[in-house]
Amino acid sequence: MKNTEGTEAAKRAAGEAAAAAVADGDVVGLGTGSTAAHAICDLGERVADGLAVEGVATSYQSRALAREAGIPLLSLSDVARVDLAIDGADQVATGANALVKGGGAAHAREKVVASAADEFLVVADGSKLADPLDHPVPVEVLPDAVARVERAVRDAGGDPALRDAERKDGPVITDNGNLVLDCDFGTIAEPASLARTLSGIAGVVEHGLFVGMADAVFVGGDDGDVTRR
Ligand code: ABF
Repeated sequence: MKNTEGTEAAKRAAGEAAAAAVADGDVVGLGTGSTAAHAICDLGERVADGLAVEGVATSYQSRALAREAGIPLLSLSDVARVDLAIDGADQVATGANALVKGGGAAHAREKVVASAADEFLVVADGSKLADPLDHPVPVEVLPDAVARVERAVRDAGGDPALRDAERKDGPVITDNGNLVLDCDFGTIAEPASLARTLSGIAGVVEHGLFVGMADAVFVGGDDGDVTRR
């Protein structure tokens, strides 16, 4: 059985270890999800103690949390470069430097922020590690392109499923007004090749494969220790 308390401790440890890498004057990409949330809260405490940073949020959720934590924010549309970005992942293959992201449907903005960062730090608990990757890949799609993209995903060997909102009657709508297809490719032997294929499909706004982007992965353990990979 999963030890949820331990997992929360692992997430906190990873988030706080990555937040410790933030220095005075940095522009910081603020990731989405429960692990990145620990980094945001920790940064908020340091801001209250006088640390001067500016944040760039990757989602509505992270913007709201950063505001609550008292972190001054810049708009992503005004930012070409950030010093360091901290974000979570749904699955991490450290050997291949590949991640699956997008469980929170925020991967398009997350990828823009990560690609703008001098250093991209990933935070995760140990349950996220898998080599090779086998998590379904979230693909953000223009609403009018869904049927076309579904066909192209099947042609590429995947099984697409439109993501439904849990508490609403209808599909998940991203912060950008688009839909999400969760595409099951089984074991992903060549993430870089699949990433290129998905990027080449017309109507795909962004997919959740992040290949060669992470500069470090902070993996938290249930006992609060952290390994940097
Ligand atoms: C974001 O939040 C996503 O890209 C990923 O889907 C998710 C990870 O959330 P958590 O840390 O709660 O598992 O980083």
